[in-house]
Amino acid sequence: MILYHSIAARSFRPLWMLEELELSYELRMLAFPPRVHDKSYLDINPCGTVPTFFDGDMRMTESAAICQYLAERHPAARLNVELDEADYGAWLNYLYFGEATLTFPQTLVLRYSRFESPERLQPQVVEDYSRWFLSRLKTLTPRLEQNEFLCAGRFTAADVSVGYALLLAEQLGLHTSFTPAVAAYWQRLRQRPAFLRAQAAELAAASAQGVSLLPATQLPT
Ligand SMILES: N[C@@H](CCC(=O)N[C@@H](CS)C(=O)NCC(=O)O)C(=O)O
Repeated sequence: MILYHSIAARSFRPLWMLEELELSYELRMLAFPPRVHDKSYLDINPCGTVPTFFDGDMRMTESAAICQYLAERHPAARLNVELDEADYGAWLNYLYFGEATLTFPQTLVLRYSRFESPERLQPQVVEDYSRWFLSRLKTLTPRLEQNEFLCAGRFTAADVSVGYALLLAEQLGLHTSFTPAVAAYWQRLRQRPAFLRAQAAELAAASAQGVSLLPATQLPT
């Protein structure tokens, strides 16, 4: 398996999954954003985004879908929820909530607070979408006040999907507004050995491949 990744980008989701599952993989690091720094990457993924994931000839480019693929391909680790488990629907929902509902507003915050040229920065967009992200995130609070993880009474790929949004929130400085239940959940996730191994793996690979160690949120614009 091969994963194309930039430090702390959405491709961290499949990287974290690979570490949770203790699979062997090759990590190919890209300077961010890849479409600017490595035009040849467009032949691998015409969108120019990370992740791109290969399992043999099979190629995927959606981080939540790759998490589902890996979890279902390796059911012994129980990072998936089976069709006949009561939380199957909840699992799929949180898996996609992490990307489609949480990461989407964060992308606007990142773009209009850091990536655009000074005259195109949009403080109002940043404020509005920060608030939008936090109010969507707050909907997890009742569940996390009662449960250690999002569904099925165990850690699953859905926690990886939502956990990445919490990592990005911290990098954007939004974590100071987490509710106590979400903050405690985030601490549980970030202390997992596989999460720490994934962070060590991206730094080691970036260093070995001559790619900046800074996450996209801290790159000079
Ligand atoms: N929905 C896709 C989004 C992929 C995506 O937009 N990745 C960002 C990194 S977080 C990227 O590569 N951005 C660079 C660009 O848009 O040029 C996923 O979840 O994987």
